[in-house]
Amino acid sequence: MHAFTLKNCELGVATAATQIEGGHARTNWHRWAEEPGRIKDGSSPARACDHWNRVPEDVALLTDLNVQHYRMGLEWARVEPSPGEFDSAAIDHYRDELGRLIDAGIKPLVTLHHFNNPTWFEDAAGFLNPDGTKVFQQYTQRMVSALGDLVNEWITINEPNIYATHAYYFGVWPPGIRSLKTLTHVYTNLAAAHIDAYRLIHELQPDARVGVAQHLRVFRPRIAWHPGHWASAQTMEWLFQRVITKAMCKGRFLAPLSQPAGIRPGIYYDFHGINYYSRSTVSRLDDGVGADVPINDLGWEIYPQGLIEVANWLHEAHPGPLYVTENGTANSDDGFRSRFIHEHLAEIAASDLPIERYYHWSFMDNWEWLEGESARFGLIRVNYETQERTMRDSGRFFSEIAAQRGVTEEMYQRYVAHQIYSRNTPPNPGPSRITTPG
Ligand code: IFM
Repeated sequence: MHAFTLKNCELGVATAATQIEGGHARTNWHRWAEEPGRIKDGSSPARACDHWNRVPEDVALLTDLNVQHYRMGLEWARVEPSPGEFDSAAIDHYRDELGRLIDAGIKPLVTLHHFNNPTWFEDAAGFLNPDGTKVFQQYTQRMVSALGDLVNEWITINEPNIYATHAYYFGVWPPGIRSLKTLTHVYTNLAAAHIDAYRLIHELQPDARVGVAQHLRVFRPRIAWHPGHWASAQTMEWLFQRVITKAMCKGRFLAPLSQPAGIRPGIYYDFHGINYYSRSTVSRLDDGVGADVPINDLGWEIYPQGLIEVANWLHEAHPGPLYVTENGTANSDDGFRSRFIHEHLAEIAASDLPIERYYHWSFMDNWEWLEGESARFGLIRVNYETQERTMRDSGRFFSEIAAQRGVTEEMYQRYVAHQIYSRNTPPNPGPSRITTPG
């Protein structure tokens, strides 16, 4: 299907504070990036896109993209630079940004936690500390009170599974801990933090819509008929996404988590945020890429049907409105991004699921955690040296889609028909770890 209409799904783009703002906020990531060898290209979030100083210019670019929605994050370390002390200038800065978005007709969706801890919180053991949830509540309370007249859609926590596994099991993200036991504690505390924040936000703002942005994947056995591979795929799906979504959506903590005191089963979501990028091919408790499949610059499989596969199981398990809060691809020469966008949106157009929003990741190139400035996810290209922004072809494609809520045959021919993906060359290179990024 080349041409399609998006009947019920509105379009937006997404970013996260640490990845675009620049400056010397005292976060876990700024500190981690200072340690030699941690970040692939030695870059740091202190440069990023200098968005903090370029809000008017960037809002104008959002207008050029014709988007109705913008998902943005708050830098907790900026608004609460030391425990309990809030910086009114930083809060006013976000108020100004939100006001500009609203004036431009763009509805904000705000993320409270996107892998970014103030160093004082991290040094007090962050979400590993059971009291960390209370500290997160104070921050949430302050933000919702300060911004609630401008925002009523909130994401409490972004990708709890990616954050917890990378920071506390693989040890490649700050604070660099490698322990399965610790991982289960952090998972439990993150879910509890979300549930407490969900309740608190609704007390403060009865009309709020609150959810989590879950990183979801398709797990398939490397050899379909192999019982070991099949069991591995099931186990990975359980550990990586089913347990955490159940805990956060319903307050039910199944093994290997344990039910925290004070958390009762209930309904703790108004929508589901789905961050979908790729499919994993597994033969053990690992993550790999199938042979001869389309891949992006980071080697992740491009598997558009997977977006609907994950949306389907999530909606079956926990019915509710669905927002695709992230979907996009690393593609530095923009040679296949329009095809990627077309194929994923075509899946949404053909689906009966209540997918109300699609936020492309990302609005512009940004600081991609361990990959630094090397992975390019943006509809807008950023020259980090000069901070010049240039709309990519895929950005023009996306803006046309957003303007008419669909794709015509003529647009397909102009933007997509000539684009091809690279493929993962056989023989299969074997398992790699679950990564965002690699
Ligand atoms: O850049 C990240 C984002 O911070 C979380 N989701 C995946 C993106 C691409 O790796």
